[in-house]
Amino acid sequence: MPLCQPLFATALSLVVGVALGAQEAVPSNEMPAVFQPVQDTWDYTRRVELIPMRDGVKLRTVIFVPKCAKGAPILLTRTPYNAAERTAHVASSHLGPVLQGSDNVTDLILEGGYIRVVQDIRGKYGSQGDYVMTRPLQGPWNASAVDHSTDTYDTIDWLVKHLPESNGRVGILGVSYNGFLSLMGLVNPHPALKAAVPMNPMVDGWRGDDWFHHGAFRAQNLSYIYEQEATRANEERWWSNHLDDYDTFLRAGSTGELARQRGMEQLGFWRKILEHPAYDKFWQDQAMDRVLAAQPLKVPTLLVHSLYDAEDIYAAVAVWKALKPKDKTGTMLFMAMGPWNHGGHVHEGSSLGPLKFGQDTALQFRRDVLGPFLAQYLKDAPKADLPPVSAFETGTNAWRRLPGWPLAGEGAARPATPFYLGAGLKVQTTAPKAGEVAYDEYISDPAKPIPFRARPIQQVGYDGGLTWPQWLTDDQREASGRTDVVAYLSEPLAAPLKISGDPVANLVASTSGTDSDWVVKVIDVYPDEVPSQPALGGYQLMVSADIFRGRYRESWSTAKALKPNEPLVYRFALPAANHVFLPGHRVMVQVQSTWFPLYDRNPQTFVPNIFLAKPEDYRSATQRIYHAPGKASFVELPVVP
Ligand code: PG9
Repeated sequence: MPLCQPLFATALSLVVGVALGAQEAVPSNEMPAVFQPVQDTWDYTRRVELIPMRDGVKLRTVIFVPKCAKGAPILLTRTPYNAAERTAHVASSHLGPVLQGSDNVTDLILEGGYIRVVQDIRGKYGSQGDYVMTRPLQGPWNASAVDHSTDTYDTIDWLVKHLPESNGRVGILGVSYNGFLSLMGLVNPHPALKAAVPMNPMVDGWRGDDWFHHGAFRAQNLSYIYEQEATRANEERWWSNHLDDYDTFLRAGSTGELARQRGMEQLGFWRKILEHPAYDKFWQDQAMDRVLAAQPLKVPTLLVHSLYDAEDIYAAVAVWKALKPKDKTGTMLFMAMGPWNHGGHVHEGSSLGPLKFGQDTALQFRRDVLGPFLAQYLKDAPKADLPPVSAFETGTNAWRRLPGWPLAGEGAARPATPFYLGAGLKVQTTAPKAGEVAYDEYISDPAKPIPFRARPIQQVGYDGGLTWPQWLTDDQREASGRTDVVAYLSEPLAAPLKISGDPVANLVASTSGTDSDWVVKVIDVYPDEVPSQPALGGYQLMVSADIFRGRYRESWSTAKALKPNEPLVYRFALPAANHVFLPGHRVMVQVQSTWFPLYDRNPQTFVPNIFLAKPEDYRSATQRIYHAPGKASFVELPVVP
């Protein structure tokens, strides 16, 4: 890119002139109060502004303007993760190397000539104000006059008034927490907000994203809460005392006890978690799909979902379902789903764990979906040729243009197909018959919970070679061989089996205890030998899986003890899948009662609050999965032709 006239004259020569010749007996500080880098030879200018919000709090905002920018749209990301660090990948006079990774979609920013803006949210890093985890909107949980909706509004208002190089149009985008913040911008949006791209946003902390899944607590996220809330700049680090997180969490007892041992009752959000283990108003009122369903849909929005998202796998699809009925013209809401981990679509996307897709799916998404979407709404580019849903189909490894989501099952015209768990550990499409074995049984022992991946289990994280981001692609073979897991298996498929929607688990199960967790995993079992990739011979790849905490069987908002040894129905949704089980593959369904330490252990004895369970509350239980007439267990798969 040619260098244009420097946008800012520098005062360096003046400063040097003043300093020369001065004689000092006592040396004074040789560092200026604030060093001003001379940016004349860079192909961009970098400004750091403290933008005032309506309550006077100032938010640190890092702004990158390409040197030749004129009439350029603005791409805004708001973050709790250090705006300065996120935009200082390396020191370079070129914008590209500076803006690598995270939410930066660098290729698009450079090619599109966008002005890039990244802002610390209130209470974090360089911004002033108080921090509240995923701060609720003004209302019963926020009595102040500010929230992320007003902060986004005030920021956009400032940007369009203070960036003469801009065309006055703003797009907001971000991954995960930053995706949640993008959704918040859609509440009473500023008129200059012309496009939003929430990517793997956090949407509902209880139903299926970062904190709980159907009431089971994601124990390994303690470290996140600890670091995020202990200090403004995350300087206080969670420490490990075992190589294996399995040991760290098991030896402490309950998750509440581990948190207590580490002083976490000092942290406001942890206290809220302890107070709200059920799906009460606290969680319901903050669920962004519910919040946005009550708002007019004013800003064109592209939701981005990752099919192997280890953190927010419920989120984007839930928002899609809540908002799609409001999109009467079919021009306001789009969704893209790809074979990525959490945030994977901004990196290289030709493989994940052992899976090879034969193409850079992330680049394809950015080039063919995200780029045209942003250009249409932020520039005067032609209308983007986008279907309602751009979905990568795993198994066949091909992009599909879908008319909506889901294509079958709950929320679609086409009904789902029940795949029954049958006698002889079979997955079958016929319902159980009288005279067959009526149930399978296993012992669930909370003293020996089932590791959710091969031990030693690493901490949650993305740096230093941690494999957490890809764990959903781990081989489930080890689990299927355990005596505390029941694994049902179909015959090898004679024809492709295609699913496009959200599977539902429907277990009829009993426990000898008074509380229990149920984990259901739908698995694609590869043929015994895979010539093109021998390591995948017999591989057991999760296609969709989740956990349900039994105490919420009758009501998510009120925990209730289970009747021991009573076959009871547990029905719960599993995450979205757009997958083809290829001929020769088999469908497996695994059922188990612990998934540790991803989720905290259920003591299997009903206690008022599992976070406060005592060691003596944890007891072994005999679990039965029924497959008898009138007591059929099955998974509903959204099968499409
Ligand atoms: N999944 C992370 C998160 C989102 C929202 C709240 C807490 C954690 C994230 O990646 O940002």
